[in-house]
Amino acid sequence: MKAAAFEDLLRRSGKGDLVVLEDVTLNAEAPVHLLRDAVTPIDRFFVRNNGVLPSFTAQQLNDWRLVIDGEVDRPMSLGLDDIRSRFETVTEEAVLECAGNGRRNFTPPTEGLQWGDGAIGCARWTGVRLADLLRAAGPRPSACYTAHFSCDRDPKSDGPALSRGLPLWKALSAETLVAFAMNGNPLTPLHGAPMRIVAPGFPGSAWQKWLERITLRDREHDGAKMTGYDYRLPVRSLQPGEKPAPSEMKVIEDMPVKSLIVSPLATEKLEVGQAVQIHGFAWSGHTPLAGVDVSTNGGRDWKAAEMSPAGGAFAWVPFRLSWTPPSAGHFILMPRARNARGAAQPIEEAPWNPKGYANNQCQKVEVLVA
Ligand SMILES: Nc1nc2c(c(=O)[nH]1)N[C@H]1C(S)=C(S)[C@@H](COP(=O)(O)O)O[C@H]1N2
Ligand SMILES: [Mo]
Repeated sequence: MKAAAFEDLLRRSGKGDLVVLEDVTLNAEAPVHLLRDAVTPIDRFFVRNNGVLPSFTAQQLNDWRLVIDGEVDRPMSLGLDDIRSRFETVTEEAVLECAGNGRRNFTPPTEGLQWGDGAIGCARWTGVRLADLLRAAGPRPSACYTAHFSCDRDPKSDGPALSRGLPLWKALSAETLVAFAMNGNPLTPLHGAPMRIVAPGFPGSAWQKWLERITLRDREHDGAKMTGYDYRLPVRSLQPGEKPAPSEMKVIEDMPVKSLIVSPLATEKLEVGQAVQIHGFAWSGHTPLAGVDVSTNGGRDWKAAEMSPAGGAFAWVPFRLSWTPPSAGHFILMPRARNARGAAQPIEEAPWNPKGYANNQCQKVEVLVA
């Protein structure tokens, strides 16, 4: 499909405000000014597809089975109704961020979709705990990793587009879900209907959409986009442009501390002496946030922003700072989040890596004060 066809599809799905990226599959991000809500509306939620968008008839959705097999004592095949009736339903807010979000900011540039800052959102997910499903199937002592399967196809090879998994500790964590609803509505086709993995703190790639099968394995899963340089980071720091050995790459299991100013942005007109609220969100994988500092002069001075309560341990945290521009001219606004383990966002370049993942360099918003 061409960009125009993708734009048309997005418009028909209520997502006409997203920006389509140049690719053979449908990938679209939110312009940052649309990410102003604590819970991102579905209309404004980015879409990432490694493969050709699958489509299902109403009958197929109705007859959907989730198979659980592999290193388990009791393999199972469950319909959506079985899942809903046999297991406790839980709802949680959690950030979903593509590992490639912010890739555009790497120098030298890396291969991969050139995402800006909008391949992220925070939604309210409803489903059942993956742990409850797995316990019902009885993991064997040999089980140490899950493998997730869906039917979407790679446009080149026609093989599976993506088959990722989770280490068993994460699969059994209370926040990891098989979700069937997003923001109180049944999952939409673009977000993985009828069910998907929700793995808060892990990169979006671990949030398998259109989930059909979970196989417990006795080793790290090696499905499509699990091996080599895909969704992996080097275990040592690299010179920009350096290519490490594949053995030096490790699966991304935690997203870095990061923040985003959503208002004001470069397009807004500010006036001398008129207070503006600098507002945004911060998040940090599995680690609680410690705070956000904001600079209004390109990183020379920093002030602590006021934090609001978040919608849960894996939701993003709103921050706010009132600022009165002291004079006319250009100002560079920057947010910098810190987490409870002492990690803070890099003010300049984030650690360079071959596929441009996990870019958490501080955002720079250049505003003009008149
Ligand atoms: N089956 C399947 N699941 C998938 C993908 C995919 O290509 N196929 N992409 C993953 C990636 S890389 C991301 S970032 C998230 C994006 O979720 P969204 O499209 O609902 O925003 O889905 C993940 N789940
Ligand atoms: Mo992603």
